[in-house]
Amino acid sequence: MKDIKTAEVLSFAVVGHPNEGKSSVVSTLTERDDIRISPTPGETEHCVEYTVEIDHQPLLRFIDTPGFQVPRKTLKWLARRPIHEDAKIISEAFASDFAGRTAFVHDIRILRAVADTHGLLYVLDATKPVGPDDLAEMEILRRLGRTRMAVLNSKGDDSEFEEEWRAVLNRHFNAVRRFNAREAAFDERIRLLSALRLTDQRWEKDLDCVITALEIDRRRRIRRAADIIVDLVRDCMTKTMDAPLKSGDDRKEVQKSLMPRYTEWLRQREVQSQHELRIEFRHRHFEMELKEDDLVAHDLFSKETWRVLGLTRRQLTTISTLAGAAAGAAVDLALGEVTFGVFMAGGAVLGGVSGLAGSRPLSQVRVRLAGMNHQMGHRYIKLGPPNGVQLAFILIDRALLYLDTVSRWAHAKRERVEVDNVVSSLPMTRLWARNNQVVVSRFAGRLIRGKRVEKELDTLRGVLTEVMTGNG
Ligand SMILES: Nc1nc2c(ncn2[C@@H]2O[C@H](COP(=O)(O)OP(=O)(O)OP(=O)(O)O)[C@@H](O)[C@H]2O)c(=O)[nH]1
Ligand SMILES: [Mg+2]
Repeated sequence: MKDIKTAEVLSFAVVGHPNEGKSSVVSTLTERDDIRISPTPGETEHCVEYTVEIDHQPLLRFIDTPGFQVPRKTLKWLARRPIHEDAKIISEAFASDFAGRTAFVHDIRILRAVADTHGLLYVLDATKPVGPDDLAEMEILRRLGRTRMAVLNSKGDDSEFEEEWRAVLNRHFNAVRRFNAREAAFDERIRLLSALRLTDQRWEKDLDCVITALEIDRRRRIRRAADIIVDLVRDCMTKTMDAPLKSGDDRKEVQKSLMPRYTEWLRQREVQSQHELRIEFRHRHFEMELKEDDLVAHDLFSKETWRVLGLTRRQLTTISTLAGAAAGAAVDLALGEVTFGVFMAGGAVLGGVSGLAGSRPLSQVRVRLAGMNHQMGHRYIKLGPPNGVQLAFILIDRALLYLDTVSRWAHAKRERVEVDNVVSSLPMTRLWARNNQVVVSRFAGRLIRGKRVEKELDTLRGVLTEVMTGNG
């Protein structure tokens, strides 16, 4: 086993029966999506230490352990030891008595992990009745004398056996807490730490600092997410692309062939921002699979996307007047305009979110995508920038939907979970206060017109941060 360093920060062994979700609990609590989780019991064979850290500063350590192998035999051995023996002495004596016995190797590792840490989390799935092995495990942990919390990480409905479990757990643990490792988002993790803080007064100060540090880090992540979204909008709203126009070329044809490259660039730029958001929330390895009908999984330029996201026609008209920007109207085109009327926008109800202002699907929002120029004797076609601010609203909505998924996705959740009508917890731009919509419109409008945006950029960043923290 790796040497466990416990000196500087609080450490907790995460123990239990095989396959009850120990690694899942560690994965979610430490935001590590590289921890192996598997439906096959016995996946974890060694104790591995995982550290929660911010800016390379360790805050807490959790030790993932294998499941108990022979708890009843281990308890039988333990029952012969003096009652108040220290966990370290017990663990050393046990390791020496059963050295080389493969049937005991996991239990040796578990006892050592418990002896080396400050406290422990006992993970259990209460969808089945309490069995003799469970009772033996709980008794072993009680006799090791560390402060301990039982974590109910049930894989399904556990109401049938909950009472039975609670009665036993209350006798063996300092606290009992429900924690669904595959669903727990940030707030749930904080609640678990707060509960842990109450189980042992000696941990109070340390865990207070940990919770504060995590909350500050959360706010910082949200600010960085706002930066990522603002950068995305800026890059897309200023994007142009050229293609040479040789003599004899049909201008419309060249333009048509350039169009897919242009839209693909925007798509890829959006994918890049999603990657950045994912990394910001520490999803480094696992690529979450979005549901097919998830709005973010829809193509950026699908009719559906433009129908459901962004502002309604009425809002666009109002906003364009207020912002002095071109929203859905033609802008001055220094380069000579060729338009592609391809995008629809409108007011359908967003999947599962009711109460959005429904309105007629509306006229096309033109996107200025082409022009012509003379440069060094060459003629060329120029696509971009987009000529309507709606694209900015759509990019923001999709980024918020993505962020909402990614920031709430527990690190132990490793497969797509089908849920109907997921309601975004973040309001889409259509529901924003009008002055906040104007901020987007002004930012996008100025970008389209090639104006400076330092001030607008800061304002938009502030609006996004407010929206993402629930204050918008
Ligand atoms: N439905 C559901 N499944 C869960 C939950 N937690 C874990 N699982 C699943 O249970 C299985 C075991 O999870 P692990 O986290 O690997 O369990 P473990 O206790 O570390 O298992 P060993 O290392 O083999 O002892 C995996 O298939 C998980 O996806 C949960 O809260 N709900
Ligand atoms: Mg495991």
